[in-house]
Amino acid sequence: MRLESATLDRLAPRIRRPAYDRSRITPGIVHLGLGAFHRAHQAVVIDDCLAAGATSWGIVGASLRSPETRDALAPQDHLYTVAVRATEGTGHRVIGALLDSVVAREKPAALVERMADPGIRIVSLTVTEKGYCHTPQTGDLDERHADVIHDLNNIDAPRSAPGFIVAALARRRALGIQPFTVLCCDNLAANGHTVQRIVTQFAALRSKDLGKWITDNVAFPCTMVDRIVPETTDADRGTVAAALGLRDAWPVMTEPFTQWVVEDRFCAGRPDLAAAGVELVTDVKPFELMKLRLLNASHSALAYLGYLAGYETIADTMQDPHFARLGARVMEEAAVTLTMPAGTDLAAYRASLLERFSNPALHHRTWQIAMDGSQKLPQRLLGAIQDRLAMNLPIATHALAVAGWMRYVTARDEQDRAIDVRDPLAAEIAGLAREAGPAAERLAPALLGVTKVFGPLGAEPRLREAVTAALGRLYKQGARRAVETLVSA
Ligand code: CS2
Repeated sequence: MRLESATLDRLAPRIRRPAYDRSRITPGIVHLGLGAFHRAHQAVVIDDCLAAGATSWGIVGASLRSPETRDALAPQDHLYTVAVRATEGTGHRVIGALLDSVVAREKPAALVERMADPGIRIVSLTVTEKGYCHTPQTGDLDERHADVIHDLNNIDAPRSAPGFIVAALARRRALGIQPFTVLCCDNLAANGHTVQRIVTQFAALRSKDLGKWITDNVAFPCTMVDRIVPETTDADRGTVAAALGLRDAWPVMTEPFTQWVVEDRFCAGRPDLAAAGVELVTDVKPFELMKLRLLNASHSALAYLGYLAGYETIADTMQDPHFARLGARVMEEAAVTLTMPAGTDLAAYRASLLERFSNPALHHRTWQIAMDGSQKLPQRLLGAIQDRLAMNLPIATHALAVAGWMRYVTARDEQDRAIDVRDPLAAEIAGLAREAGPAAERLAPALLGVTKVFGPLGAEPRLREAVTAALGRLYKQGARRAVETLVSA
């Protein structure tokens, strides 16, 4: 029997379920990017808001391309399970906040229509770094991106997230409906400001007036979002069904930890997020940098080097004491580049990250985190490198992480087996790697010359030297030994 409204009362009694009448909830949020992360993070907070009595903040989720999520969730009335995996055991909760879902590719005009509905007051996003059609290095809209070109010519049937936002805002403006808040929940640097720039640049290409109206009227709060959410596997579906006593085609697996820091700047209202555990602040920047440079940076370092060393998950990688020290070292070296508000305990934060990474119940694949590195490196590793160079501090640890990425994107592992590299720049990078061959002194400068990723920093001699040396060690010693050498020095 499947999880759906009609079977909710058959759930095993200990499973938490929506404590409110779902039929009375109306949508207030359209969420773009209906992936596992959204469903395990923001949707849980909104579920708490609904349980606390809010009735007009339900979520309509949109997948930009794939119909998978809609096909799985529609037959179960968009109910799904969040399985929280701790070392001690797993807790399950059924979430009711998602009311409906749409597949943007199938009916783009209908999605624009929905986003223009006056009841929608927030459009939130988790479309991953590459979903913003921007150049990660500069934070500007990539005007030559195929989806941007398409959307500028077909604004009533867009494809990209910025295209949908611009189309819906233009429509609201034409109809005299107040704009919604655009709430970016992706790991971009200064995510609200960056998305504001991308959206206004896009709008201005359509009409100068629209760009100005957006600048004057639309709020783009910055946010820091944090919860580790590995991809759900068939085995996970099996254990969830056993716990529920019902089949759920689309559960999400996550960890106990969750954090959401939001700049309190909304232009059309918001639910009582603070009561649901969200930290509302006036400046998110320090928290965002802390998370990107400590959590995400060490995650990426462990993912590239761990993958090359043959480790399947982050928890496996952390079992190797040299890699655990590498993770700690990335954090330690990034920490000196941060300026945190008084009272922030960075040492405790770092310790908690190491513990979260080591959670053996969480099967977070190194391969999954290794994806889209060209979009992730700038905000995770390069900013800290730049700051450390300005402070005249050594960068060997971060350089090894960058070299790990370079070795990984050559698409051959240490046993010369193919690596399934997923990255929007994969083809360009593979071409450069082929030309350079497996030689650090050619490959490192070739990839550092990819300005979309490295910008002017790629020409910095101290970075060139450190990355070339680290890549040389990766070729000579392999990842396992190279990490050991680094952390033992
Ligand atoms: C990870 C993040 O896949 C990745 O690149 O580093 O998704 C990470 O798990 C989250 O940001 C944690 O909040």
